[in-house]
Amino acid sequence: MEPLMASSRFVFFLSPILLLISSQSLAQPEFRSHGCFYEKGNYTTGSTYRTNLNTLLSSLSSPSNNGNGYGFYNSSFGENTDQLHAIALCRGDVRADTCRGCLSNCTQKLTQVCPNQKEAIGFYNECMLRYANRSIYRAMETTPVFPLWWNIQNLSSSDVDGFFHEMRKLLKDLNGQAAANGSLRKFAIGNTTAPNFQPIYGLAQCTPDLAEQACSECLDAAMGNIPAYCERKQGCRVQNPSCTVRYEVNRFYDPTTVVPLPSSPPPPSTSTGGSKSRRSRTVIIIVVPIVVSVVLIVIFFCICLRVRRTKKNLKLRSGNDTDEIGSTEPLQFDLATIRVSTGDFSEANKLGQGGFGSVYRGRLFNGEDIAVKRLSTNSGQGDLEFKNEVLLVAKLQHRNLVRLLGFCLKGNERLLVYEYVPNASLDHIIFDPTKRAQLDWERRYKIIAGTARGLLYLHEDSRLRIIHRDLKAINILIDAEMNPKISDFGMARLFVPDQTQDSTSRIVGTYGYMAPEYAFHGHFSVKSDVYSFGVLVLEIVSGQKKSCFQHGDNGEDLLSFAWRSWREGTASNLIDPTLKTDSRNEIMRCIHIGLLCVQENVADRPTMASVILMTNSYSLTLPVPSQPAFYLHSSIGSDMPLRSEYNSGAT
Ligand SMILES: *[C@@H]1O[C@H](CO)[C@@H](O)[C@H](O)[C@H]1NC(C)=O
Ligand SMILES: *[C@@H]1O[C@H](CO)[C@@H](O)[C@H](O)[C@H]1NC(C)=O
Ligand SMILES: *[C@@H]1O[C@H](CO)[C@@H](O)[C@H](O)[C@H]1NC(C)=O
Ligand SMILES: *[C@@H]1O[C@H](CO)[C@@H](O)[C@H](O)[C@H]1NC(C)=O
Ligand SMILES: *[C@@H]1O[C@H](CO)[C@@H](O)[C@H](O)[C@H]1NC(C)=O
Ligand SMILES: *[C@@H]1O[C@H](CO)[C@@H](O)[C@H](O)[C@H]1NC(C)=O
Ligand SMILES: CC(=O)N[C@H]1CO[C@H](CO)[C@@H](O)[C@@H]1O
Repeated sequence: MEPLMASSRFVFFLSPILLLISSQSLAQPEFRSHGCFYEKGNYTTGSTYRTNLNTLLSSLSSPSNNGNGYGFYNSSFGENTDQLHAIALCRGDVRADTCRGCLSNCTQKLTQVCPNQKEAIGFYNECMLRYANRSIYRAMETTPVFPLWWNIQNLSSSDVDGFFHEMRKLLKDLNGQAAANGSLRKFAIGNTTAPNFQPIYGLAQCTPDLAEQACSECLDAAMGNIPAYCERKQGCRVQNPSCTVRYEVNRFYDPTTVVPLPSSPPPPSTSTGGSKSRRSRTVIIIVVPIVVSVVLIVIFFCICLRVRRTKKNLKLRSGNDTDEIGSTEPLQFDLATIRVSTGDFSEANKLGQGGFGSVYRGRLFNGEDIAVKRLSTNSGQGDLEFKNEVLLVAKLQHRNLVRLLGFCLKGNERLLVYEYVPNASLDHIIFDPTKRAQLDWERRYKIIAGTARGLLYLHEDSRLRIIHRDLKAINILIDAEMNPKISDFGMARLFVPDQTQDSTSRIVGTYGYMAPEYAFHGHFSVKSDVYSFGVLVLEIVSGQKKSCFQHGDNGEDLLSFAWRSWREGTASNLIDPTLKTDSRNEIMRCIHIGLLCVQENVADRPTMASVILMTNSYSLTLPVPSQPAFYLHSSIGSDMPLRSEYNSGAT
């Protein structure tokens, strides 16, 4: 396998390009967006940090720096507290010379707009650049989110649904391609056609330092931001520090200038930069910096030269772990297999008792672990209907949803087979005094954000528009990497035939998590899930179970306490004391969002798309919450699901 050059080098001189640019730096219309991270620390003008930054940035855009050959640049410079790390990436179809020009413009511009910030990030159409005093190599970061628009025209409303559906399909496909394609160029482009024959062009790209899984997760997260940021626009790009997705109705990339990966045929000789043989590139890498540097050292300053070369063997991923959103056909399992795998539903294998039956752990012959839900209640559906519903629900696949692998139907036995999620459910962690202490804010935030994305997928991104109706800590499973996975979704669908209306004769939910309009009137909507999500957020922040929370003599419950503290400006009392307070602003923001979610007036509650927008963009001003919904002071106070069938239903 041919080793590729992945060079990170430090050639300390002011590149001629940089000098040229600096005289006209104000005429740059293409600088699209940037973020200065004020809270991550400032440096002073004239400090070593600043000098190191200049050095690092000029080495990035220097003509001798070829990056990894696919528009990716990664360097570090400096010692101790003045050490800096930078990552730069050009769009995968941008030619090497344009890329360098873009980077040199970007380095200029970014240090102008963030004059004293240790950490900053900036975007052009063709490139992005970020630097920080912490290591950012291989760090997947999906916030903050930067939406970028070139075409703000709206789609006509009759076309929106079809367009977005096709666009998502395209981007999902590109997600898989970009994440999988080797480690050096995580980039994919493609096109499709909307139902009204409108062409749609898409792009997905990660910084190639990310592993396949991380890239795929990042792109998922960026796609999850589309509903919130792109509304009905004809084109939109969602960018975060680690990846980007974009769609447009016009072709905005040049497929002919994408540098092929080594396994593909060699690039056409017309393309600049990418066409040179490795040997000549090596020669240039060695010769140019020495010559140029020597000259410049003599002419300008006395600057030292250090060259570090990293050779990295190209390692194409041979493992084909499919993307989480892959399409495994749901299976019909036979009862005998499941009996064997669960030790005939032995007590030892019982994982728990859920709202609809017991759950058992099992292991299939191929070694795959599964969780089997043995439904205790009759779903009120015929076999065929039940099977069809299972097949539909099994199509809902998202990394924040527990995957339904299949089912089994035999006589009275109805079983649902799920992927097995190793850690316990959230309630076992968050409400346990010792485990809770290990759940730092970063992890809690990840759980909140992941749950929000899973819920958004159920509400908006999947074709089924699932309302969960029983979201609570028990139904959030936590995997080995502490990612949340929502379980028990689609139950309402499996049990109540085609309930698309906003009212039901059968309440499926849990006291304390249930929105009042649902608890009392059976009205459910995506906003009743938002309410439950709000309760969950407040529980995660406080580490207190809503149903057990009692504060003071008057037995104030979690929501009332949260609301009163918020109004009195003492909301920090709500924060779990085991949490260190260095993320206080973010925590307070989550409390704020939690309170907005539990508003009594359904229309005042945000959608999940807005919730994600609020958690991602710190600059967004949030509405002021009013008093949360009335809460049942019931003696039930337990997590037992409430399933009051006060009407036998139409089945
Ligand atoms: C990128 O930077 C990191 C951190 O400095 C370093 O470990 C890594 O080797 C660099 N990679 C390349 C390809 O230069
Ligand atoms: C980066 O700078 C900030 C503020 O000066 C400091 O608190 C932090 O520890 C630094 N990070 C590293 C990795 O040095
Ligand atoms: C950095 O400076 C900005 C103003 O330029 C200020 O708002 C911010 O608080 C400072 N950050 C730190 C960590 O001192
Ligand atoms: C960089 O800036 C110069 C001058 O403003 C401009 O002519 C050039 O097109 C820019 N290059 C890129 C790649 O943005
Ligand atoms: C697109 O629609 C939004 C409302 O959905 C409206 O505020 C905006 O002005 C429209 N933009 C254009 C360019 O028509
Ligand atoms: C759309 O993509 C196909 C490959 O999937 C390509 O052959 C075709 O040229 C593209 N169309 C345009 C207009 O770019
Ligand atoms: C954009 C791109 O080059 N995608 C390629 C990724 O790799 C697969 C096969 O491994 C190709 O089919 C794609 O065209």
